[in-house]
Amino acid sequence: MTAKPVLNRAQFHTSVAQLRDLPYSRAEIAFAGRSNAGKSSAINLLTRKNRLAFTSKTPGRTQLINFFELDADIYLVDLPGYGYAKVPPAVKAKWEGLLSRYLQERAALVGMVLIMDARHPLTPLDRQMLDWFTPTGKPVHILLSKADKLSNSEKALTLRQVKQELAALEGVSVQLFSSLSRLGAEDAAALIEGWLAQACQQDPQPAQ
Ligand SMILES: Nc1nc2c(ncn2[C@@H]2O[C@H](COP(=O)(O)OP(=O)(O)O)[C@@H](O)[C@H]2O)c(=O)[nH]1
Ligand SMILES: [Mg+2]
Repeated sequence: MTAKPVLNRAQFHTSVAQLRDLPYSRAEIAFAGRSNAGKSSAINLLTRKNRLAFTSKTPGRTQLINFFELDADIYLVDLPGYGYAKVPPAVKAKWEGLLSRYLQERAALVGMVLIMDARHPLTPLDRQMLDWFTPTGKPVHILLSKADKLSNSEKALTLRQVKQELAALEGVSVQLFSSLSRLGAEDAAALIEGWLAQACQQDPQPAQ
């Protein structure tokens, strides 16, 4: 690592369907969220690349883990969206195995950004993601997305309620976010870049 990792250097690196194909990594940040929550739009805004992550009106099609390289062996990781009603049980079971093991076991994973539609936060599968990941002690940052669809009072209320619900969990932070209005984009980018900078400083030994 020669320079500070910056999100706008992101370039597509690889897609993997199983854990044994994960690339060697020094540090990575994973983006997770329910299908259609606005994950791809958030990745595109934060990396300032309009088409880096595929945005779609027909959610739930990809079951791949996509790696975007920010710097040598430093990645932003786009996890498969979840909660799509039409997913067959076998696909759901495969998703659960892949995601739970990735979140619990991936040493190079530094933190998770969890995208939740501000109008429907903390669905059961969002809580499942938190249950898998928070025991690692690594930080989670929640983006309450599509905040442009809420009034100012609804925004304040939603933020307060989600914070209250998660008050017992250590290492979880929450903010309002909109890919449309760019609300919260600078704060989110600074936080993510801070995680990576810290990980790169603390870790002279590469982790797999
Ligand atoms: N109003 C609004 N719509 C958004 C926002 N982010 C995403 N969308 C829309 O929500 C839909 C799903 O977005 P996408 O990024 O593909 O979600 P993903 O399935 O989580 O990757 C698309 O139609 C987007 O245009 C946002 O901040 N505000
Ligand atoms: Mg997407």
